[in-house]
Formats: sequence, structure tokens, C-alpha cells
Amino acid sequence: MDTSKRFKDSAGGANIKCEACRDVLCNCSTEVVTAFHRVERRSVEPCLFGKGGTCCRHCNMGPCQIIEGVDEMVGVCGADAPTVAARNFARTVAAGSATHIDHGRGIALAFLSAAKGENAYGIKDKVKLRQTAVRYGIDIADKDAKDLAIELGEKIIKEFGQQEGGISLMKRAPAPRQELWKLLNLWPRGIDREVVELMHRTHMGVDQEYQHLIHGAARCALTDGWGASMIATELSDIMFGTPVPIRTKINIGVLKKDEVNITVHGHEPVVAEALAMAANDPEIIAEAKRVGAKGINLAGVCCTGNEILMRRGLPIAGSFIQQETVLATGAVEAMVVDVQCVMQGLSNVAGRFHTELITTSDKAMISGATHIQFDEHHAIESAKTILRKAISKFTERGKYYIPLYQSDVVAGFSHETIDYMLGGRFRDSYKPLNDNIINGRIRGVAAIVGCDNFRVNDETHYELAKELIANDILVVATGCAASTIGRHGLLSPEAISLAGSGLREVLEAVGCPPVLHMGSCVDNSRILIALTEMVKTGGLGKDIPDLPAVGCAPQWMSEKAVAIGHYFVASGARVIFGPNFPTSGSKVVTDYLFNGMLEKYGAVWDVASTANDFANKMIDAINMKRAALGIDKKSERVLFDMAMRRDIGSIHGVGCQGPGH
Ligand code: SF4
Ligand code: MSK
Repeated sequence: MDTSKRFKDSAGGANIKCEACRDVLCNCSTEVVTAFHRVERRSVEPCLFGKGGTCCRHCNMGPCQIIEGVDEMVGVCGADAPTVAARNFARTVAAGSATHIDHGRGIALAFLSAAKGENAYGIKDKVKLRQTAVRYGIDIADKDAKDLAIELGEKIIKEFGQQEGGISLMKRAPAPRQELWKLLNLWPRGIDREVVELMHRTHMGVDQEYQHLIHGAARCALTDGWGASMIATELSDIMFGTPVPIRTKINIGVLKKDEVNITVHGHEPVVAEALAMAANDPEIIAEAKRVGAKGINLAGVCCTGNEILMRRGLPIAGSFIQQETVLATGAVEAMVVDVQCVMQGLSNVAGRFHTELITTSDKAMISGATHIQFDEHHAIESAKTILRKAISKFTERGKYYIPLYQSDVVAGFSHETIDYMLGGRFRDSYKPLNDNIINGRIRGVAAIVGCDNFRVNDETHYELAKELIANDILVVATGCAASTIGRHGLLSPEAISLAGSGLREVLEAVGCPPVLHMGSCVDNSRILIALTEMVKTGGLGKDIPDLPAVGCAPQWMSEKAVAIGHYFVASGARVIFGPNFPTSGSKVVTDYLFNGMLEKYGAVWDVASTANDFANKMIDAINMKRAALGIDKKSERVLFDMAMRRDIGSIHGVGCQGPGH
């Protein structure tokens, strides 16, 4: 195989832009087929009914393709477009919530085992352990960490299966929001119950009133955000450490030519944490050296990458859309995967090289991959088995090519870090943030979250982030959006130069980058808490809808993104999705989500396509909130000009390690 042709530095080849190479045109279509090629080669455009949410296949009288307002185009059962679109939307929320719920359950079980001393994980953050125990109504007096952790673990696990009683962490929300949830019957009863009920309600012939379906979806989504995702975040922090600012690197160039490259991909941090611990074992390092490697290079992909980036400062080799390209370098000995966002195409790409694709969860297997079941009770032993498999592959590495694209980033902005950094050593608080929003130095706060997507121009995330910071908006980011923004240089303090003068002044004083990486998909729960703290600190209204804050997912891909968006809207935060919206086939439902929800929930959904569209809508939304609060005196809109766009070039980390042999 002529590996030098997989990536080319000049135009030619298949003219397919390779995500790994970024600005390099690559002709890997002749060698390795990735999603970049598959998306180009699809001869059939996405089905409009499917895309707009008006194709129903919930029973065998269908599938039925529905056209709103056309009498002959209702379902065989009579279901119209609003019912079908809302039912599909709700089912998407149920599926997305289920992933985070199962993730949260897995973390809770690992936490309980850790508390009992049955696995290798310990209790790293004892302060957060006590705080969380109090939130669960546990009397912490005279209890040591072990007893407290066992009691907390058992209590949390019960919350997954409970039928009544409510989700404890929702009591962290602003008081008016809690009241509203009670009033609207939106307070989830038990975590699993809401998903099961929503799956029931969306079965053929059950719930057929679109507003009622959207309401059911909201209660289910809240179990994700304020329930399972928050549980996953908090318990992971207690077990593995609450993130603090840490310098590291992002992009494919973090692979090393003289080390055993192991990439960890998926979502749950338990496997990656065990691999990180075992990779430091002198015995394992010696084994790597015996096969001629200088050591072991552990790098992340997708949200597992975000988890180990935030807590251990390990680099990220790629976001969701880079996963196959990372393997197409030929330089990866093993990709270790658990659950979610792991593409089946990896198996084919790995098969073209010496790369071992290793599945580790009994929930997720892939044809062609090697399955090594991860046993958290023997976490280090399981991790060593995986590492040894990877080490054994090092001598089989053939020709490889590692583009040297990598960017410096500072990550680790948990809500606690933001509290500390903005407030300072002696007055941990969001008050300085609120004060600077009130005085106009900071216009507001924007969240850019969610996936990257092969169907969307990859520049959207960072073009949008640049425009927002230029307009004095502090940006927080999670998931693959954060990785994308990171590889374009905006997660480094050097990017402060691109911020508007007001924001720059504040960031220079505290030393933060203009975009704060807050973690993985489940860590969107950190954003819920940050919003809550802003409300509780005072001066910016009484509830989340009052804040000059807005969120977006410009390249959403997964069902999880829809669940996340819906729990933010149900929590009172405006959310803009792009480039398309999953209910667009029904104007009635889309209008309800974009406008009608406002009266009841205090927030709505919206859609945008280009970075500029997003920026305009987000800045307008923040300005409206500022006006409503009576703090709209400063911060004129800054238009992003060419000179500012050129500036970003000096921040990119580019280059090449050259072809290896
Ligand atoms: Fe068609 Fe109704 Fe069956 Fe859906 S539930 S497939 S709309 S008949
Ligand atoms: S991994 S859900 S592509 S953010 Fe969380 Fe990335 Fe989206 Fe998967």
C-alpha cells in the first residue's frame, strides 16, 4: 500500500478534504474508505420525510410518509404530521436520554464498588463526596469517606429504579424553576421510569397529542440532564478527580512515531482511567521497550477523550468525525472502544493496517473487532491485557504517516474551577462574572456543544466561537464541539487576542482562554450548574430564562444531542440547533418548539445553518435578555472582518511529522 498517497499536501487526488489533514487535500479514497468518502458517494439524498420527522414506521401498516395539510397523506391509522413529528422527536429524546442514563448507572455501580474497595478506583475528591451526600439528604456527621460513599452509592442506584420520589439533584436548580417543574408536572419520578413511559407513549395508538408528547419528552430529558448526566459527572469527579485547568494538545499530530499508540474512544471513563493507571506500570513500560517502543502513548477520541483530557491532561487525537482518519494514519496499534459514537466503519479501516480494534463492553460489539471484556472489579488486570495486546502489535506497524497537526489547549474548566478562577482564592463565587456581565465588559455567555457531523462545514464551530468572543461573549464548550474548537486554537490563552476588548480585559485578569472546555457530553450538566450559580449569585434575574445566556449545537448528529437540547429548553435556556431541525416536516410542531414553548417553559428551540446565522441569533438572544434586565447600555455588535479572520492563522498548530517507515 502506498501510504504516502493517503494524505497529500497539494491539490489533486480525490479532492476530498480530509478531516485529519484539515487544510490538506487527501486522496485516501484510493486506499482507505472513511465516512468522508461515504458521505460524498451516497447517491441518494437523505429522505425528506425522514429528515423532517414525518416518516412513521411504528407499526406494520406503514411505513407511512406524512405531508402536513394533505388529507390523503396522513398515516393509515389517521396519524397526522404533528403527531408523527412529535412522536419521532420524543422517541429520539428517549433514546438519547437512555444512553446517558445507562452511562450514569455504570458510573454509579463502579462508584459503589470503589467505595467498597472492590476495584482499583478510589475516592479522590472527598469534598465533593460530602457535598453530594448532603444533596442526597445524607447525614454526613461522624461518617468516614468509605461509609459515606457506600451510603451515597446505594442511594443513587435506587434512584434509577424508583417509581416515585423525584430526582434529588433537581433541587440544585433555581427555586422558581423547581416550582415551575412541580406546577407543570415535569419533575421526573424515577430515572428509568421516564424513558420506559416515553417509549410506551410513542408506541402506535397511545399518545397522539403533539404538545403532550413534547411535555413527556421534556420530563424524560430532565432525568438525563439533572439526573443521570449529573450523576455521571459528579461521581466521576469524586472517583477520578474534579477537573482543574490543565495544558495539553488536541489533534491527530498527538500520535507518536516511536511509541505504542493506543486510542481510547467512546464515553465512559472507567476503561480509559484503568488504561491510564496501568500504562504507568513499570512492568508494562518495560514490555513496550522490549518491542522497540519508547513508551506508551494514550490518546483520546470523542468524549472518552474529553474525560481523560479534563482529568489527566492526556491528549485528544480526534473528535467524532476524525475517528477513522486517526486509524488511517497506520500509526495506531490499538483503538479501545466502549459505548456510543463508535462507527462500525472503524473495523474496515483497522483491518487495512496492523491496528487492533478492541471492544470492551458487553453492550457493544463490532464484527471484525477483538472483544476483551473489561471487568471493573479487576480493572488493572483487564487494562494490562488490553495494553499487552497493543504492545504486541507495535512490531507489525508498517508504513505510516502522522500529520503533525496539533494545537495547544487549556482544558479542565469544571464549574468549581470557574467559580474559583473568576472569584479568586478568597471569594470563590460567580460574582465577578455577574458583575462583568452587568457592567457590560462581558455581553453574556454562550454554550457551543454537541457533535461534529460529516454533512456540515467543519469550520462552523470555530467561526462561530470566534465571532462570539469578538463580541465579548464568554463561550463554554463540551463534547466534540469543544475538541473542534480546540484544534482550531481557541482553547488556548493566546486566543484571548481575538476577544473583544471587554472580554479580553476580564480574561487577561484571570488568565482563562476565551472558550472554556467544560468536558464531555454528560458534562453538559456542569453548564446547568454554572447557569444556576449565575442566577443564585444575583443581579441577572430570578431564573435561568432571565440570564443573558444561550446554547447551540451547530452540527448535531446523535440522538443524545436532542435529549440534551430538550433538557436545556425545559430548564429555561434557549437552544439553537443546526444545520437542520428534526421536526421540520411539521410546521405546527416546529412552531410550537420555536415559539409556543416560551409561555410555559420560558425558553424555546431555534434553528440556524451558517456560523453567521448562529452568531446573529445568539447575539440577538443575549441582547434581548440584557435589555430585559436593563443592562443593555454597552457592547455594540462587532462584525468579524478579514483581518480578524487572518489572525486566527497564527494560532493554529500545523506541520507534519513526515511519513514514517
Ligand atoms: Fe402508519 Fe400509524 Fe402505523 Fe405510524 S402508527 S406506521 S402512521 S399506521
Ligand atoms: S462524543 S454525542 S459525537 S459530542 Fe460525546 Fe461527540 Fe456528539 Fe458523540
